[in-house]
Amino acid sequence: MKKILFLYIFCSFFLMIKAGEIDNLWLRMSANAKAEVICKKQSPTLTIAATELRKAWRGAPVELQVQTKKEWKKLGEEGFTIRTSADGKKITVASFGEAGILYGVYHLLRLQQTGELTAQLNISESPSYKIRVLNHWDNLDRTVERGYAGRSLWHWEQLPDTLSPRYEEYARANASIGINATVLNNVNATPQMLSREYLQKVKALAGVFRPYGIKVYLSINFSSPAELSGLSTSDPLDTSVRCWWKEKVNEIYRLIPDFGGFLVKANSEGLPGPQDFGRTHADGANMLADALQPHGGIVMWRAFVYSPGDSDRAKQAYQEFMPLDGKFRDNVIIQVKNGPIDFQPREPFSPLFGAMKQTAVMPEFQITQEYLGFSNHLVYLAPLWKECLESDTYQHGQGSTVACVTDGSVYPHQLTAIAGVANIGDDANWCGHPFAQANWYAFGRLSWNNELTSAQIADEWIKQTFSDNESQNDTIGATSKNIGYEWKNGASSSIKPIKGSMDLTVASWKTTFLPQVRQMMLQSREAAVDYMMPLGLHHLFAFGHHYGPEPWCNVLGARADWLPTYYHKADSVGVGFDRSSTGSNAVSQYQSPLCEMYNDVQTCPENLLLWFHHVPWNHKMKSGRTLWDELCYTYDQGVQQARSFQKTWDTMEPFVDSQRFHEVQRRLKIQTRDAVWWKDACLLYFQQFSCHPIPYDIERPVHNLDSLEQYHLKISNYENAPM
Ligand code: GCW
Repeated sequence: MKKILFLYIFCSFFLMIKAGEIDNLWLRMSANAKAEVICKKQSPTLTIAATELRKAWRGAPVELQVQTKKEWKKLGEEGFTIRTSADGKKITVASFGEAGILYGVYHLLRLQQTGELTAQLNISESPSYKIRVLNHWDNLDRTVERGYAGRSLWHWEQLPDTLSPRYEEYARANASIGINATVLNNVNATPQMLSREYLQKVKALAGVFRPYGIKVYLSINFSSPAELSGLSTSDPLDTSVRCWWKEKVNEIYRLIPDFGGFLVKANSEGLPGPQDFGRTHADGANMLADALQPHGGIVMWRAFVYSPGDSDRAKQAYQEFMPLDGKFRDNVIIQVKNGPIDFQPREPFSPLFGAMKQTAVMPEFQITQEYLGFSNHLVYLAPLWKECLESDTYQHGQGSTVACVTDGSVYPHQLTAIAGVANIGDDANWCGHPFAQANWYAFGRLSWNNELTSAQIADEWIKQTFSDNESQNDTIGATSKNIGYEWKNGASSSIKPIKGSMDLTVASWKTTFLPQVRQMMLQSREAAVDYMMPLGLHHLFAFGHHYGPEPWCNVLGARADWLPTYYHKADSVGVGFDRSSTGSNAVSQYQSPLCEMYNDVQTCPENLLLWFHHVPWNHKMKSGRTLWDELCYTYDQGVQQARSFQKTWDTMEPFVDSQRFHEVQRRLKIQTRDAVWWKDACLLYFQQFSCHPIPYDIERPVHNLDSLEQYHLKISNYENAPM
């Protein structure tokens, strides 16, 4: 008996540690609320919704109502209403679909967690985009391309028999922010993904995700018919190839009846595609679309194409895809990266947005920080995505923003979608950097509602992530768990400070922690642009891994358009890529008045100046400074901001649990060190061309150009860069 007891205690201790190891993201609500929930219908999805409420809801009884009447169709199967009865004694969450009920429940819980509940709820929501999809660049060997949070979540070697508990946690986290789709594998896809063996594994994952309203999609390799089944060709117009895809798709739907469809990277960066057979992207996409159409599946066809020819890389996607506008089937959507090059810290929006009018187009954002300091740098990405979504394309008159031309409000396409390249791995905290979780969160929330502001989303995330509110009245605040002191209800309650004279009350959490952390987040993207590549500079990254600066980089035999010199074109006259009408004329791909605005050095926004122009070092900027001086001051400003983030965070220590505090603190040190590295590398390198001094009132370089040029960071060692 004693032995059993010992074993029990030992096991529960072990389990406790185990369970505690996996970060519960923004879902830190308490689990013992015992709320009253009424739900007449039963289903796996409704059970999840009811269970979430029972555990965490602290208000009036809630009724979950799946509506069947036609008028409810307008909100869609995912839209919902939340209403408090006139007497305040009941709350009803209603939707035409079960997924809508689930989203309504998470919405209600979010209001509770963030302290936004009102006495009379009268809410009606439906998503901005129909498909809100994560793209995992996960390989079958569990490596993750551009992944900085450990290995892939998908244990292919254990599937389909063993299901990791994290699959469900992943689904829950996604559902709680409105994500309803996942592409499981890398766009650089291996044909093996479509083998019978792997489809069984996919089926198992789809089974876990289904009750959470999440559909599974796959990236496919265009040569699969030849590679997987030995066909003599993968030509999309060949009858045997078309049959092969039809049969493959039928096989998938027999296993996974609600399979979402395919994501395709074709004729891009060496991958096969229809052009290998003299066919067009439309031929390729339509062949797949025809196979998927009877099952309701779709094709997300990527426009990320460029080749090392003469044409400016920034122009190529538009050149290839515009002639095909209107030639795609209705169940094809073109997936376009936010900018015309490749997820740089700042790019103008891709000119394909709004220009392709007869074809559905979806934005692709990168949540993983390939070009933004991996999981070392705190960079909150909502401002970057909002900048793109709010850009006016002028393609349908003024106000036709990227958001409007992709979410169905300007063009009447039935199919709308938005994709985010996931930053998720098997690290205990999911995303590497604790603040990188905010980017997963922000992507989900923006895909649900593209009108939310970056600040609103940051607020929501901070409140849910850095508190585990037990109390209904004080739903915001540092709690006993966070700071290690007894928590008392009431905004005036005071908690004995851990250090110094810090006033640790709910009020001080609201007036100190929340606004300061929010501000740090909101400034972080611009800070990264400033210390990495301000004023429209782009692609100054180290070759291959893209961590750290190498504006000098020249790899023998490498494609010119993979080298920084292709992009910055620094010389004794000035710096920047001339994309004006006297240069590559990429400006012509933008609708008037943008075209004229970008074309003129005087009217081009200064934060994109060197994207569109080769500008003399002595060019007078709006500040009155020369371009060279402006560059120096801006790099320095980025460094100073990184330093200020450290200062801010250090004062937050009393408000945060020690593990997360130290993790963030450690990474902010790296970020500041990297910012200095970036500034020194870029300024010392460009100084060789400008021949001007670095203004004397800014921080002096601490590195020598020679040693920086000698230094080659090993990707496995990126946490210890630069030296
Ligand atoms: O940004 C580049 C990345 C590649 C990636 C490619 C793409 C998946 O460096 O790693 O490949 O974009 O988006 O296809």
